[in-house]
Amino acid sequence: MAMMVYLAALLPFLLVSGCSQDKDMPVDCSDVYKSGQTVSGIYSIYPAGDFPVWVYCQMISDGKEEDKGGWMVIQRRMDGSVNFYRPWNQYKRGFGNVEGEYWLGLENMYQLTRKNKYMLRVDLEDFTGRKGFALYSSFSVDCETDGYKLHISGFKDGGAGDSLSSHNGFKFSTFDKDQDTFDKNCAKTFLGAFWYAACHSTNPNGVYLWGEDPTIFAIGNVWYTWKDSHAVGMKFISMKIRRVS
Ligand SMILES: [Ca+2]
Repeated sequence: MAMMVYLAALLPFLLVSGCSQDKDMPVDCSDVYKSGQTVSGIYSIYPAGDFPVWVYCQMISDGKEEDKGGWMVIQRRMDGSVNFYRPWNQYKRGFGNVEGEYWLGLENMYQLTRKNKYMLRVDLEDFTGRKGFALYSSFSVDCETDGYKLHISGFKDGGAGDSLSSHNGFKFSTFDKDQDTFDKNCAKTFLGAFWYAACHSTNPNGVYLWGEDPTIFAIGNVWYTWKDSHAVGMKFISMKIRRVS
């Protein structure tokens, strides 16, 4: 009898350890959160199922219950330490420092959003300390042969206004790959890389301006609806996605 009780108590653990390794591999930060990790930090995920990608998982936003769990940073600027004026291959694969400023990579974004539905939140802070965010109920990126085209919808205002919906349906462009609708090259003209049209309402991968500069037009990491201005460089701007269950 004692042996039976012992086995029954052990059974859940035996079942868990019996799972194949593939099933244990987290696809995104939602999986990491569901596995019991509730502390924000750096985790490895497997967007394409084969090799690991290191990302920053933010497990809480604003302290609100509906914001809890599994936010995955796909883009972040916070101190100007990383150069974001980079070619196509680097925007495709990802670059930067996962502890600080980085870009997750377009291929990873495609691999994630082709299999599951995600929402997007953009957090912003300027150099006066004002904070705000913009929420989008749906975010996805097409494959490379379709130009990693952006699909975004369902805006909800968190004080930042909507500077991203105008980029919906446009392909990604870098200084060495012009897929915008401008007669020149948006990435070269505005010193960034983004889902440019002709050209932008926000330029999160633009120059880290360290404040406001109305003498140079729209090259900074600006968010137009912040002050209805292309001159306010953000101190902090971060895009993060979370799986919609
Ligand atoms: Ca062009």
